[in-house]
Amino acid sequence: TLSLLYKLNRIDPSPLGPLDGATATHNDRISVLRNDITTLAVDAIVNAANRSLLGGGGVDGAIHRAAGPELVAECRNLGGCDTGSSKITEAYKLPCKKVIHTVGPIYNLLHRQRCEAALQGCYQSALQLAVQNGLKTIAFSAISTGVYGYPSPAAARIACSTVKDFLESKDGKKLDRIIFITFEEKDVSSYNRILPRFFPPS
Ligand code: AR6
Repeated sequence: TLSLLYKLNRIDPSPLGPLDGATATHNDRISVLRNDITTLAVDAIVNAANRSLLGGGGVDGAIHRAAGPELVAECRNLGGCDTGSSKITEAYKLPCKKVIHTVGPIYNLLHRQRCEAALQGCYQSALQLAVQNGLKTIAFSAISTGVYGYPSPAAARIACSTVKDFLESKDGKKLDRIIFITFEEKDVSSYNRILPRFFPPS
């Protein structure tokens, strides 16, 4: 399984270090990886964008920098994107095949249910777009858990439950592997804690 991850990740996984203790292939369809999403040679990476789709900081900034200026040029024609929805583009200089841009909610404790529904919408709509485009290996950044302030354990639970439901649906059978990719130890440990509740380890 480690060799599969190396294959997915053709580029040297520095600067965060090679596949260390914080990295796990959970089972034959789910992985958690602590790395830079822009290095992954998967079918699609999922960007944590904003409603303008014109770039920003965090993972969005990293993806636009690595893809080159053609990405924002394509995004300009998309007319933005609603919170909880996704749009797909080419990947340009990135090693993946496509980029799926999703817009997570800005976390607000007073509107917890609305935030939860929107985050669910991000995962669902991204997976739906992947299937529609014949993409089988999808890497998700930890949507909304950075600048948008979503608490990491709650976000990981929604990510896992939504992905599980989707993988069990008719369309979900068309997907090979979902990778939850994060930068920060707090997100890795959230996923590692929550994953066994939703997916049996192999
Ligand atoms: N690879 C993988 N994960 C990353 C990378 C990377 N290269 N860079 C950051 N992360 P954030 P949000 C992690 O703030 O909360 C942007 O300005 C990061 O550690 O990027 O959805 C957009 O334009 C965190 O765990 O996204 C929006 O305006 C996770 O990615 C806004 O930020 C998401 O953090 C979206 O905020």
